[in-house]
Amino acid sequence: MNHNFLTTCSLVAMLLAQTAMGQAPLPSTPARQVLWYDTPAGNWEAEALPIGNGRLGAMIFGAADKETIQINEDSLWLGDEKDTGMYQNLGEFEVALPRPKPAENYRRELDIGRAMHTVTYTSDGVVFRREAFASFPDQVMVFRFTADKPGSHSGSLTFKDGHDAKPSIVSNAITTSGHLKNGLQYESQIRVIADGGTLTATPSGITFQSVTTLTILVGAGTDYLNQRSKGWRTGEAPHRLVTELLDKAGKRPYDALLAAQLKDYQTLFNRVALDTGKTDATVAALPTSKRLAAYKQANAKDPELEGLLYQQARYLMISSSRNRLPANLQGLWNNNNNPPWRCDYHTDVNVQMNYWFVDQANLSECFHPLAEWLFSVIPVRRDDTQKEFGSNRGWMTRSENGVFGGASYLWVPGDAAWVAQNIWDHYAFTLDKEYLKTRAYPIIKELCEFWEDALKEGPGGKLISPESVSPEHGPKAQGNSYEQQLVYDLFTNYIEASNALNVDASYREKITALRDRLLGPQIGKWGQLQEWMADLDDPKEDHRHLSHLIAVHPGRQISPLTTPKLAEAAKVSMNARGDEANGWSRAWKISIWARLHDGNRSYKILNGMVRGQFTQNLFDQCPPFQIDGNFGYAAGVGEMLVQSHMGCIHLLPALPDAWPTGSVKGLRARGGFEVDMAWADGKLTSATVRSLTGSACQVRYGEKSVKLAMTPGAVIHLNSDLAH
Ligand code: FUC
Repeated sequence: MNHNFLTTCSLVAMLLAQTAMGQAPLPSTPARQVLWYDTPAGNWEAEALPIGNGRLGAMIFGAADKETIQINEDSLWLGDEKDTGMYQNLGEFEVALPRPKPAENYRRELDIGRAMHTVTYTSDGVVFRREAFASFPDQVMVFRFTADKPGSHSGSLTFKDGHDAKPSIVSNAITTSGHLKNGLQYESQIRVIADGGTLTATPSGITFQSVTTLTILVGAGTDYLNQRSKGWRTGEAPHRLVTELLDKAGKRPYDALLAAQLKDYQTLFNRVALDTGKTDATVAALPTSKRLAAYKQANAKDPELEGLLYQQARYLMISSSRNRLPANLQGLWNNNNNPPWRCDYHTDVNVQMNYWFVDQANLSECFHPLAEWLFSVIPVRRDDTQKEFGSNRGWMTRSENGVFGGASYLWVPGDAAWVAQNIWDHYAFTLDKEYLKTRAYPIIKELCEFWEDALKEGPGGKLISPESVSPEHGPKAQGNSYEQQLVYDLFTNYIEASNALNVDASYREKITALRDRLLGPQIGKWGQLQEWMADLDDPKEDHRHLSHLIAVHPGRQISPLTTPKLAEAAKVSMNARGDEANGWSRAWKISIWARLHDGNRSYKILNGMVRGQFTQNLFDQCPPFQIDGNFGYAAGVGEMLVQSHMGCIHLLPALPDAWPTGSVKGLRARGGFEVDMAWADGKLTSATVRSLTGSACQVRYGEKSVKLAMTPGAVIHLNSDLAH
């Protein structure tokens, strides 16, 4: 499967055909879910707002007299097979709109129910409105400037390329092509469509005079291809495809572009509705920046903001991970050519965390970019591992990863098994056998072979991992819990995968025997879950990485349901690490406490995270901005509501007192199920389980549990006693 630009075009054709057949857009979401502000954005990181279609992205500032829009294309990467490289800024354009009078009634808004950014204001009695969205079906970004008085737009448009390539300007288009120092070719095109008035090319941009409606279409591309065998290049400059897409979009009326986008977006977004309780109307009416400030007051309550942050993560995922590269450390938004941590794919927690929530949040389509990226870089990782360690089978990676297979910083042998856990989990949710056969199974099996060779006999004949780090903490040692737990997880997933495909029975037996010999989790001298094979843990250590808790989350080796003593030890370790940390670490703590069935503790950390880690545009601050915290937050909320990693669908395993009454619709559970629930006074009132594949399931709530026989498409309603 090659998810490149060409696939995008056939997808565009398909979606255009659907729209032409007259399928009406889905109704918009019932309760409007918006981030809004009464001032323009002052800075990129904390205030500008993101739009994206998974490949193209923009950050919008929204000043009345000068709109600034920074743009990205997700494959604009430096680097090669030897050099990790880093993700680059594509450029920035400005639309200057000088006004005789200052703007009044200013409002800037991101409607995540419609994936639409708007700016509205009044100036000199004229009402101005801007709309912006990134279309997945049409593969362009659309910016439209309207006013209630004809001819109200006069000003200029300029573009600054992120690598100082010189734009070529005609009266209605700015085209900029260039190449990075690794030879990657790129191009951006800005097309201007004026209704009324005039457009004129100048040496620095385009001026427009007395235009009634100004529509700006932005397209971009590179010649990146996710295939090593083709030298990571499509073999064609991006000009033709970018031009074709813009030509096509330019011929379609704005309303048709918008309708196609809404239909596509809402097909994904509307699958899940979450109600974590009602916020006081005066608080709910505040601009998001002030609402976030109000949240920091003692005893403040804003459950709608907590729910909004969950849906915001879904918005960001749909906007940054569709049929191209996976969401990187900043999703796909980056204005810096030397970004923090390369704006890369970190594999010692970050990229895994990005994808923990995706399938449960009913966004399985957004998962594929992770599998495709991994599949594309494995051949390079395999060669590097052989060169560095002389290993014959399998591969390892280092914590920093790019899009051409190059990797840097520490070699962390467990990282590969950790990404493979995401790879397995997507199958566990979807039961997609084709994916299991062509992607998940080969990846998981090869890593089993690697570990078969790498494991050594340790004390008492137990199998232990070779000397390595526990990310990014403590001494190098053998048998670190990080690797022991991930190898256990990998082997368990392999056993289930080979069973599901009914293949490799003898290798399955071998892996089962190896798994039985692995050194398991150990309880240390202060009752803690040990991070290392030796009992070295310091009860005063509050390091952000929680590598020895992987068995609790996202793994399934430790659970209060099956291993209560180890679960207690995990609590001791978690208490020692404390409830505060940086962004992604706090997010992970929400999930771990939820897996330990302590919803109030999860909520305490969630509350601290909302107070401390989000800037007014609701970007998580590690700091700096790192989107893993946004996505990890959503994983945490999901784990509080439904868990399905222990062979049953566990309803409300960690519901906090702070959300006494609420409901959720459309969460996915492993085994191919969709779950709705309502609760009141902290107790389940009803649940609905829909089966997508017909496999049987066990549903659990508190101490009650019920077995449900299912057929594909079956819908079973349960009451608070799980009776149906
Ligand atoms: C890991 C973390 C850091 C940071 C980086 C991108 O290395 O330990 O805190 O999040 O990823």
